[in-house]
Amino acid sequence: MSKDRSYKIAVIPGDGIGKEVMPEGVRALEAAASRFGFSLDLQWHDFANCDYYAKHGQMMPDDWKARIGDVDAIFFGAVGWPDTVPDHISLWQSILQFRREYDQYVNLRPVRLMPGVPCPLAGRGPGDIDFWVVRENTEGEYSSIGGHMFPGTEREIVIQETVMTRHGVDRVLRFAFDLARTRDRRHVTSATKSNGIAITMPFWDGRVEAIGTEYPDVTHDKYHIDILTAQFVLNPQRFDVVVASNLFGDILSDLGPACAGTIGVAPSANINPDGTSPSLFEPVHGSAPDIAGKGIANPVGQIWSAAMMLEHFGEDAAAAGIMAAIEAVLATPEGRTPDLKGSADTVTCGKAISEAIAG
Ligand code: GGG
Repeated sequence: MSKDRSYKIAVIPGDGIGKEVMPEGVRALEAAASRFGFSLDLQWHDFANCDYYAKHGQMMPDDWKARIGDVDAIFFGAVGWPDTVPDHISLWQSILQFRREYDQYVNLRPVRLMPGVPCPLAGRGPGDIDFWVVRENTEGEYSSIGGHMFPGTEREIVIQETVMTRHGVDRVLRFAFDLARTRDRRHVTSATKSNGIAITMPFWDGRVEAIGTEYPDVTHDKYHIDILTAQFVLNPQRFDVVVASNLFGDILSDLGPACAGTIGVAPSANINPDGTSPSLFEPVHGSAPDIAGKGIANPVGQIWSAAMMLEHFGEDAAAAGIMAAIEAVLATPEGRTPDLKGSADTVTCGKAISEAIAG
């Protein structure tokens, strides 16, 4: 918690439904500030979106870091509008820049079935799905090392390297084991595909064994990613903290929330655990062009991300207040958006949560 409990936050809505859910995230933050007695300095930025690209030929200004300046955190919506900018360009010139430049090497994504939320897995109740996905966030399969030769010819070749460093793997594994220590079960599951990807993945497995010896009070196991996805659906109660590479963590953290009702509620924290740069908080979902502009996007992923940001600041009571409000509103179909078989639109759901926060 900062000494004066005043937080400077860069707000970047991005594209598509990011522009619709961000106002609800901010509404919830403001309700929490007024109820729990802290203050906010919100600085909105109209870059890292595809409209900016259309005007300037790039997603962000060259001096984006200076424009964001010295902030306590970044609150981000979603990025991507493939009709105008190819996804790999919009992603690499925005959110992936933030993760790398700010060394946000942990992407922390909770998976939790909320009371009252319809669960697509038969016979599951809230206590059955409650785990964390810890995704490595700065290297791995998300690499720009590679090449493209002889494009458009019969001899065409594309190569892209996966990058794993001992430093990068060890630090995210330690984060996962430390997180497990805060939980009752104290268990880490690691996801790889070591039988097929025979250099990087066995390396990751070896580091799990090495780092595991530093944590004799935490148990761990290792799964191949293919059977792990099946176990998410068949036995979600088996998991406590799941740690994976950049790509595998991304996939698992979409599948997990889908098993718990909808990806629309899933939040994430891109954390720089060393505190040398700001961390970034965003919903797991993307810009969802198929539903953008319809006013039906689920704002809970954005609002839950606000709660994670407040917890990061040490505002634990405010974070708990937001979570209680989310649970209360999701308990009835009138509070829920259509992805959760509810009748509320984005603003109705968001306002109901903010009113519940205000008490
Ligand atoms: N709010 C997250 C977002 O906009 N995601 C777009 C996306 O495709 N992200 C890929 C990733 O997180 O690596």
